[in-house]
Amino acid sequence: MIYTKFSIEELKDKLHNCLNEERYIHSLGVMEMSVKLAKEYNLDEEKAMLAGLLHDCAKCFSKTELLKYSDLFEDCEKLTVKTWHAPVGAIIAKSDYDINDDEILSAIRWHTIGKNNMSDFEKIIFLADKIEHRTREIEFREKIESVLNTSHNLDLALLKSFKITIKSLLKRNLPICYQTVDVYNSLLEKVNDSI
Ligand code: DGI
Ligand code: FE
Ligand code: FE
Repeated sequence: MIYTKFSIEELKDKLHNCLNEERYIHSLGVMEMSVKLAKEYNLDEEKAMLAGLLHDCAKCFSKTELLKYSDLFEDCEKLTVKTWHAPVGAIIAKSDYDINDDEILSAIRWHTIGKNNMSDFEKIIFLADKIEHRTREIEFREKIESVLNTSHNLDLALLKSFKITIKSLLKRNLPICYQTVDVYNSLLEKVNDSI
């Protein structure tokens, strides 16, 4: 493949060894949904397949292992362990899976807290993670999918997705990265401007 020296089967085998079964199935689901969205939004399908498959490649690392990369964390990420696999995943995708494309690596890097001015490619990977059909609960994914289907607007779907995540973090008394809040506010402004 152009973007790595490994074949897709080799990548899947390597990933399967690093994740528990449920997380591996989720990764296959994100891969499928990323390709589907890439087709619909005229983006690179091979890159989408790789980013989708590998986005959670560091998800099952121990806290100690993840902390070795803490220099890469945004300040706001430091509070919340659940976000650490994203910056670490981008590094591991490069070093262990030989991914040589910056857009794939960036989509992995920002797939959890999001960032302002995401590219369409980063947006579809972010969304595919939240709406894949293999493990995501139907009541949440359908809310985002219906926005996508009716509007065909990635920003509106992202806004819905952040709304659901922020609500869920509030409900569980978990901290919210201020970058997530900032991205939410920017999307809201952008969407209101375009109405
Ligand atoms: O890794 P996944 O479970 O597939 O999904 P993810 O990477 O989007 O999110 C992992 C978890 O991180 C999810 O339960 C939400 C949580 N999280 C914790 N703090 C934040 C956060 N997500 C966002 N967007 N912002 C936060 O501040
Ligand atoms: Fe993740
Ligand atoms: Fe995921």
